[in-house]
Amino acid sequence: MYGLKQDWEVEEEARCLVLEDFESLTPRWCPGCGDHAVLGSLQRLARDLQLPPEEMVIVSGIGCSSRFPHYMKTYGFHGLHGRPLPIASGVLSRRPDLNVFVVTGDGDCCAIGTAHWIHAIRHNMNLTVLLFDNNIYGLTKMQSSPTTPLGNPSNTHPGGVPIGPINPLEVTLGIANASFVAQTLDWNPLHLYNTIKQAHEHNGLAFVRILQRCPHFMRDRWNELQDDTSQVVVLEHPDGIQVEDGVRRIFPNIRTHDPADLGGGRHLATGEEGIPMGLLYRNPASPRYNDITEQGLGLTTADKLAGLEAELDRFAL
Ligand SMILES: Cc1ncc(C[n+]2csc(CCOP(=O)(O)OP(=O)(O)O)c2C)c(N)n1
Ligand code: SF4
Ligand SMILES: [Mg+2]
Repeated sequence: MYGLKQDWEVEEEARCLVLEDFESLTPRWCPGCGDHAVLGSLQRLARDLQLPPEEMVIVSGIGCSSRFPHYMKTYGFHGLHGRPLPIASGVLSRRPDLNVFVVTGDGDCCAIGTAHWIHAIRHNMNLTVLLFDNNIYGLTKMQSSPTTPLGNPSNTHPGGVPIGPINPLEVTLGIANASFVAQTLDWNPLHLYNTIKQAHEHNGLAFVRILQRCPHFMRDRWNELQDDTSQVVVLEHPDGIQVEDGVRRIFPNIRTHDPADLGGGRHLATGEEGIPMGLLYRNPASPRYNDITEQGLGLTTADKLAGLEAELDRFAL
């Protein structure tokens, strides 16, 4: 220590992250766009859980919602249309220590990204996937998406969409090895926050469909649900999404659903009982592909070369 006193050493102060530590550019989304609410929820969650920004990555595709990484002061990857899931899987396979969130739109995930969606659910890597479902292509100005309701006019179908939509919950629950499937609404901040929180805490791929307002191109889309809140069925269970008093006061239709019950979750996903809000299915025992890709990450170059040599030696004469 060159004779210097120990008390010259500077002690690092304990870190206390505040909201500003997660805020970046001013969002360019339209006023009233549901994307603002999700951004606020994730920033608050990161602050509340004190997630270090340098250990957080937001990966998105292309779309209005996919501008999300620009607005978080964390690492981010504004990727290619339909490809956030393979990008995020790649990030996680090398850096399983990071908190990786995926932001994807209904066009991004359910149209051009469908194949990646299916295989990502099956691979069940430890990702939090937020599907911003506004039922339309927002960024490219009102083309039909696979979730646009039957008969809804759009720029690709001015006379109304001629074929009924796919239901992202039913599709996801139909894929082998699904491990966490939930639905929430951008206009109920309590439920939105609690859903993203539990999705983040889940070890495996947590798929959250967020019914998202797009006042610019789908002005009246969710009005009915907002005016008559009994159309929503809130799912409650000790293993499900927390239902706080603020949610109870707004939604009169609350029912118990055990998220371990896949058949029950699939039935609720159809919407026959009302629009489900909560955790439809959770299986913490589903195998995770990242448990395999993580193997050997700590090996040195010498270890890897020795391993390769040993493999090649097996074929030596
Ligand atoms: C390969 C490719 N095809 C098409 C596009 C054009 N494009 C950009 S965003 C988009 C749709 C976005 O809709 P969605 O994913 O629902 O996001 P939103 O804007 O509604 O949030 C399309 C078709 C593109 N950028 N790249
Ligand atoms: S077009 Fe729709 S989805 Fe895009 S920013 Fe505006 S309100 Fe949001
Ligand atoms: Mg969309």
